[in-house]
Amino acid sequence: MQQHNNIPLTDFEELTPEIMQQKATENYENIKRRHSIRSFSNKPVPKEIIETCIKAAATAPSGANHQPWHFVAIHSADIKKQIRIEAENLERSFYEGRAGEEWLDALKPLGTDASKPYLESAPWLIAIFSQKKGGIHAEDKNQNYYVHESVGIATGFLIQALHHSGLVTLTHTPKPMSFLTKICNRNPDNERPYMLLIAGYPDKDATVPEHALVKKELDEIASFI
Ligand code: IYR
Repeated sequence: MQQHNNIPLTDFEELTPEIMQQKATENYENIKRRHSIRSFSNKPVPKEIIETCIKAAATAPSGANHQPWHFVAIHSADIKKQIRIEAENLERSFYEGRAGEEWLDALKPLGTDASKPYLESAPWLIAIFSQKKGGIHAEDKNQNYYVHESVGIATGFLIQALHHSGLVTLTHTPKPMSFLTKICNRNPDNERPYMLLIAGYPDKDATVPEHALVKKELDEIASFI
């Protein structure tokens, strides 16, 4: 049995209510400027920025602090090309009918299709994998808990970190994503591809679908009781 050992909290910064409100508003105004972008320029982004964003993502809370995630940051043109070929093949069958009418109708306002040139033009693709087994040390092989929740929170942190650093992103989930396991050379017995994030600079003529800007009002999404 492991012992628990707590240390005093020393890095909490207490703010006045006024500053808190100011910070909450600043954060809201900043995150409102995050948009899913589908047109990326090939302008390079230094690896160190991606590394720092992944370190921020990895501070996310996770079940038993097992950190059940692995991030594969892809810069290689050859690997990006392989991913584009596989993803576009899957997306073609999806858009040609596999998705079903209702799903395709829901996507119409976004104007998406099977063509994914950004999988090659963007400087970075980040393939996020979840791990069934692990532990607080990388070599552990214990049961992981709340894996989906944990990896979802870390992915949210990563999207926020990339946006905060001045990059744009797209979450991409071609179905099924198992081809990523192979291309990224990950162990299929323990890891599942969770999401592919595209990160970089927007193309000069990048657009945002009007549909994506419609956000529900606070009283529609929250109750205070
Ligand atoms: N994966 C496809 C389809 C797609 C699905 C949803 I749900 C979206 O919000 C957007 C796209 C694609 O990337 O085109």
